[in-house]
Amino acid sequence: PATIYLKDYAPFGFVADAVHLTFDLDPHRTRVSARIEFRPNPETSDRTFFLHGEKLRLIRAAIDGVEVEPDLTDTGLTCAVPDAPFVWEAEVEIDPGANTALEGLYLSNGMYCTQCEAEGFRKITYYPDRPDVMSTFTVRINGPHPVLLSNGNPGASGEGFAEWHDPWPKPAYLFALVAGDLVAHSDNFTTVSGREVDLNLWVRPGDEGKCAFGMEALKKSMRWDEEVYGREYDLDVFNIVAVDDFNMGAMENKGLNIFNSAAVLASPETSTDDNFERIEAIIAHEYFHNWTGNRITCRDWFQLCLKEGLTVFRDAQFTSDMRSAPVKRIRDVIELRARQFPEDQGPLSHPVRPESFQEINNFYTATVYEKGAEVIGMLKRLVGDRAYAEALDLYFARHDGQACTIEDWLKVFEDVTGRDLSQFKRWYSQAGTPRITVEEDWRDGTYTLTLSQTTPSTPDQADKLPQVIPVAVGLLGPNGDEVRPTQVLEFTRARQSFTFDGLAARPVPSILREFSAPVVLERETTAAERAFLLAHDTDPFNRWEAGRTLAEECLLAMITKGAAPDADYLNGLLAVVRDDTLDPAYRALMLGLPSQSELAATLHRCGVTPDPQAIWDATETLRQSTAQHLQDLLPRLRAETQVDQPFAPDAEQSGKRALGGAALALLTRLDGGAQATNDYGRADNMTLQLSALSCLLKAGKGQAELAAFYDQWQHDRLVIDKWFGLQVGLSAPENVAETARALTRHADFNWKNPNRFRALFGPLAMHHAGFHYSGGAAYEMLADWLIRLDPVNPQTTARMCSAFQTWRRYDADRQALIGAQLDRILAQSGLSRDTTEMLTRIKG
Ligand code: B3K
Ligand code: ZN
Repeated sequence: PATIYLKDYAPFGFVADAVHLTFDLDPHRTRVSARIEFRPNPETSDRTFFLHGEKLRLIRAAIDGVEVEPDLTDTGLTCAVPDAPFVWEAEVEIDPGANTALEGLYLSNGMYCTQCEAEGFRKITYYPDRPDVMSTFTVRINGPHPVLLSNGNPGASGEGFAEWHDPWPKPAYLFALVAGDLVAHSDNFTTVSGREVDLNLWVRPGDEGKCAFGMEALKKSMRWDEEVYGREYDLDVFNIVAVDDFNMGAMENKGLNIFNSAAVLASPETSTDDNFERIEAIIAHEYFHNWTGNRITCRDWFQLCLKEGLTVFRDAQFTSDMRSAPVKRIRDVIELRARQFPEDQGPLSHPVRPESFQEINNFYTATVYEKGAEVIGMLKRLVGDRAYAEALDLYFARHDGQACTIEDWLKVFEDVTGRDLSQFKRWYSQAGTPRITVEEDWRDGTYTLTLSQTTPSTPDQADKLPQVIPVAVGLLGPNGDEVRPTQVLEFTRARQSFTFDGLAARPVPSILREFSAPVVLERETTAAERAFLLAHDTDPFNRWEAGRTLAEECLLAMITKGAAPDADYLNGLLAVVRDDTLDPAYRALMLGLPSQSELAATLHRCGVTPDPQAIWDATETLRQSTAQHLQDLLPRLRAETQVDQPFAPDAEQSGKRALGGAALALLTRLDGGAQATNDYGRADNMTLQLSALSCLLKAGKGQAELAAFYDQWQHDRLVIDKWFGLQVGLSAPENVAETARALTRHADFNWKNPNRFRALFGPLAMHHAGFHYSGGAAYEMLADWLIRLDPVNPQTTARMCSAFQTWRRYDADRQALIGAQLDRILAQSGLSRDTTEMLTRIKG
């Protein structure tokens, strides 16, 4: 496959002023007629007229009404065109019914829908399918379906047709079309300037009862973006459609967002608190793209973080405002460490702004999204809230309607603050996670903190330069009082000292508060000092982090030295979890442990080959000791977290359920499942039902409940996804592969549906000790299914390949087993570009 480079960017030779599309829908022979007004692009002299096009049957092409015969290849066409404005017309035929890759126009349960980002529009018609070509779109859909939707505002409609006009110039990746037998949950919103907007959430008949929450989330997002960013909605309607077959979470098509049903449909009976929170965040995310992504888009796909990093950052701000800021921050850091750190520290490492790719769909990564959002958080911390707000205002004013770059983005900050951000820009170009080490000095009332930074080399970048790292630090006195409030140190050199004077006693530093930068902080200190911070830190993030680090050090000592569970950790944990002045959600997070994969990464970083079974055993032992240590507190936690009000998926109630669930998990280790069985019988919402069932399965019990759960929910595909995932995720390591294998034979295992495929194989790959269980049965099984899925759906296959990205951490036997599977997949003839690129990079 060919490699595309950022440095090769060149603008397209023509400007598209208006696009007119007509669709005559048919499951296997859909006609797409395009009429596009082009003119030479004054910014370039290159007049090569190349239009992308894949899997299209060209029926007719014309320029200014005169038929032409373009040169066709598998990837597009070229044609001689006038050096003056002209009208391009093309009629093509496509086969949505055969489109299992779910990119372009396809069918899901008899409903037509599209996914065009990043490069799917070229499967609909011939077009300069690149984000810097922006045009208005007018669309006519002919089809017998009751609901016919496209972007923008509705135009004429009648029996068998509908017209849509989108006045805002947009790149083709934001095009969307939906046709089917759908029902709407409708509402409306009045924007700050008084514009009336019709809101519709379109679903399959039967799903009407799962729309209310998503609609509320949409309205909250619209209001929040007005209040916090001054961004108003700009069309008469905003439509959201729920689709069952979808490769990712959702898509921000202009005025017509398309959602994976799992990312929008919710009800208390069928959705967990985590589902609700995630749905609220995704709805906000897609809505916020209307300004950060749609009105201002990306010049090319290398700039993907321009819209994704910023929009993730904005949706995180939104969630912090709607719920609890510390809880959101902790959860995001857990995710970052679970998904982005392994990527940044392994063979798939790439900069937030990559410099080359073969298949752009492989770069919708945790690095582009989550690290991209962290970079914006750092920028905001460095310039301050006021300057951030001014820079954003300038960004919207200066770049509305444009396709931009990271240079444009940084320039508004430079112009507003007068700062030179050239060193900061390394966050966009250098891959890898910086490591910070700390030295301390104390004399004559002056405390000195000396920080050093290094970034290990990554596959395509050997040498790294120092980055600008905002390190938020506070100091605590010996009695636990804060003697210096949080201050942001601008750490820019390889080694740099910071002094604090006028102190009465040697302070205890609280470093990297709020996780002020996406780095690994390596600080050797005593368990006593960590326990002190766990008890006293005034920064909620670092207080949690102190407990987390204690837990990690305790587990590492158990794994490498056979140590017993550490008393400092258990006592410190007890004190925090017992403190009922603290938010229950926060206490629930305190009860979490570092994931087993994270422990493996830490061991690897310290030069120890991780043994997945030993990590599993240590984790189990520590959980058991925790249960015993907290034994007397557990009944009180359960009583305290009872919810008497009617169900609401808000921060307060979900925090209680999270803490109650964590307590039940510990209790189940002591009572053999008696309480969980009881809870299961009484559960009246999915959070409680699933938490009780999980406890039972984890204890090796609950088979009757599992069967009853299936009977109760077999009609609900989203709940059955959970049923699949639970069984794999909660199996003992030695049974994981076999459990998964048995489930692949289940009549409901519809593997062509991405949600179902991921429901089974996601937990298989995430089950650290099970996936890596000796013998390699899970590796082989996953490889079998990746081979099977690749010709059907390359995107979902390629994404799942990341299960193997950490393979070099493990012992020679496991590496040989995994290496053999990677080779076996790579040897398949006709393997997709997506999967080939992923596996080639993983192999290194
Ligand atoms: N922009 C889409 C993701 C498209 C993925 C293409 N493979 C959803 C989002 O980030 O909001
Ligand atoms: Zn996005």
